[in-house]
Amino acid sequence: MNTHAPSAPPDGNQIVTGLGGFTLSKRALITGVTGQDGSYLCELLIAKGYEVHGIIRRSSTFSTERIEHLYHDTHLPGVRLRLHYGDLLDASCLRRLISECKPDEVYNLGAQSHVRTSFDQPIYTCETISLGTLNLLEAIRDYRDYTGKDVRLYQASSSEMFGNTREVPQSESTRFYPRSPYACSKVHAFWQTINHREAFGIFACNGILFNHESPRRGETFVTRKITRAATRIKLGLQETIYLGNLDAQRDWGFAGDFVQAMWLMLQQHDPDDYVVATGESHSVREFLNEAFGYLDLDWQPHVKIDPKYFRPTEVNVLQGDASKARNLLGWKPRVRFNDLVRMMIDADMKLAQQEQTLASAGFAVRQGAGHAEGVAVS
Ligand code: NAP
Ligand code: G4F
Repeated sequence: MNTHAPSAPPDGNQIVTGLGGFTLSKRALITGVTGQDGSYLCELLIAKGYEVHGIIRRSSTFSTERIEHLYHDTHLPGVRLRLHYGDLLDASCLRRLISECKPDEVYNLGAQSHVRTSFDQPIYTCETISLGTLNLLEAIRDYRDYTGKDVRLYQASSSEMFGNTREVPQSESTRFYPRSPYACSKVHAFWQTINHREAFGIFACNGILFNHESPRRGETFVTRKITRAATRIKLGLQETIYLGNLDAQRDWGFAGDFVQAMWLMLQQHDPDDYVVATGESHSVREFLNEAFGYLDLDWQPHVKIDPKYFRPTEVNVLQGDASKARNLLGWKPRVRFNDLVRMMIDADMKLAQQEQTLASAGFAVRQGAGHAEGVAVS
């Protein structure tokens, strides 16, 4: 981890002046800080001058790779990111962390977030998402009742909640029809968040985010699985990628754009729920075309279908209508589909080149995403 002293926050906008003229940073607490979105949000909040506290799970290996560049030795003055061990399933720990960190804003991004895996681990998925969110809401409620301090909550809700709906595009008024244990759990967390807002006056917002990707996307999600495989195939490190349903359509945006919307929701006068999406939908097949095409490759000889990647119940078409976010938050996506695919391919090509160098020097090379999914049944 980085031991250098951090530089001054590049954007002091959010630094507020406290009594006596000294400056107070806003404080944020993030669950899921080691994930894709956690890392982009962390960057955004640090750039805005926040003091960021992240909750990480204790495990035998560190999972802090995505935030390594933001972490500095906490013995040095002025550090902006502090990490704490905790878990959404440990309610007492959440309470303690909230009273110790005294956050102005809490972003609940922690989850077992893989839809296919949720069919194999439905109870664990439900525990992290449904019970985990309730644990957090209750910790915030009690903290407010004991201290009088309001804490704003962002809840990571998902377009998966729309599931089997026939309405295209989907907006805040579209009815939910969840199609996986993951989506059912997110629906519970969504309504629990609204109930705490209405029953107890908690400032809590749901962001109903459509799929968002990046070079930091987990390697078992389809976009990253494809960009990892395509670049490895280009360099001769891999021959085949095994996939499931190529006809599924998703509204894929860039994670860096989407975390801006999370932050904007918590800066409003009133709490509310917002769809966040690009409005464009593409099939997995189109993603393959774009990714392999950018590398001057034909994907067809390299793609094999393995039924284990089919889901017992699938979500066929997701396409979001983010008019409310555009009109009320002033949010709009900057990165479009083609640029997103290219950004991911460019980053994964660097990774594949490093792997190629290691392989030619006789070192064992980490297997690509296709193999990762071959081990787990995701
Ligand atoms: P991700 O990369 O899979 O990250 C998930 C994070 O949750 C990781 O930091 C993980 O920690 C943490 N976590 C898992 N179980 C936990 C537990 N029991 N207690 C505390 N933390 C736990 O997910 P993401 O793509 O960044 O997504 C962030 C959130 O948005 C998730 O809630 C996801 O369901 C939701 N969402 C994502 C999308 C999308 O397209 N990315 C769209 C809509 C909603 P470890 O590093 O220790 O595993
Ligand atoms: O990349 P995926 O696994 O993402 P999915 O299921 O849409 O979920 C992601 O987005 C949600 C927002 O809508 C989040 F809430 C959730 O946490 C997660 O971030 O799969 C996308 C599509 C699916 O239809 C799947 O069946 O790709 C299809 N697919 C085809 N072959 C595959 C594969 N998905 C995976 N993971 N692996 C395959 O081999």
